[in-house]
Amino acid sequence: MELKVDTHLQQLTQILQQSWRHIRTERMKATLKIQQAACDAMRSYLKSVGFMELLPPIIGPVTDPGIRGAKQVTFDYYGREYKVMSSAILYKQAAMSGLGKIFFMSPNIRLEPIDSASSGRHLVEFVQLDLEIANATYFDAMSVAENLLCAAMNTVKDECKRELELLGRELPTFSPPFKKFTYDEVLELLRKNGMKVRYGVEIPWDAEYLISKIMDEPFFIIDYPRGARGFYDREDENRPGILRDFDLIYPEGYGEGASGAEREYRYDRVMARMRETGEDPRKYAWYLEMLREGIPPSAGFGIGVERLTRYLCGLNAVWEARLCPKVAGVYSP
Ligand code: ASN
Repeated sequence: MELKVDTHLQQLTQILQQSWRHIRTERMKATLKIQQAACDAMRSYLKSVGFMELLPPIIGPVTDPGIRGAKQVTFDYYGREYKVMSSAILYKQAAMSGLGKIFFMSPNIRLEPIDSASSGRHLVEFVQLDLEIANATYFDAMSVAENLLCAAMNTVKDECKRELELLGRELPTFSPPFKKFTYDEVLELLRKNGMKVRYGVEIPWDAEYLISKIMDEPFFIIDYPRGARGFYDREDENRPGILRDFDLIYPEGYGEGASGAEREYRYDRVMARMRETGEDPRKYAWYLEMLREGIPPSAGFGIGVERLTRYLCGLNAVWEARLCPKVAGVYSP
């Protein structure tokens, strides 16, 4: 974090040129063992409470536009334009409308800004456990998120003692429910700690780091203002301008681990929000047709697998939690 972006990029490029060798180190083997245990635990937990796992579509005519400053990847598909999924949100709603409670372990691609290379928290290619629940509120989704995190942590503590010891990581025990702070409360707390954040935008990385550093347990930030998120996060009927959404934040400075929301699923409202966020509705033809026919209300979230692994293992950077990681601006195997 303290390195200048250029120097950091050069050093990281040198390290990541050798990424295919990293898998032979004890550190990386322990990390991936822990990742596997966490993923197995999350899958079993979700299946035990009635979720069905589906294989994720990873290309299509449109993808999630709500990716906070990152760019989408576009490619030629037999003379037409296709996107690589930046998140499976649109397909999650389609799947939920047929199956009720679903999840994907979904690869996502986002061309993050170059300065994300030194954030320790961004990968261009990552995997998200992305779930959606029909007829649920964002409070229902948060309850699944905290249970999911606890299931992963408890399993790792039970099954990966040797690996945690090798990494020098001691994991505490948490029990739900986690604390919830509104976006407004977080801005206030940041101000008290000498950091000003403009109202109405996403909380910047350095401010999120600070708030995460202050806390000693995972917690939620809820109720972001409308300008900060994509068209699919639902606005509260009784509090115009406030979204029924959330981020799950890890403590100790690890920052955001998951984000989710209750969905706007009504055709007219989605059209209005698309106009507001500058999206071209013509590109979303299949999605809008689905909404016009009608889908159930829902809520869901995505939890980043490599960020979870970084937190569980106590790693400096998220790229340490992935085989042959792709970091913004770094050309590597
Ligand atoms: N997965 C997130 C959600 O369900 C969306 C995202 O990754 N941008 O809301």
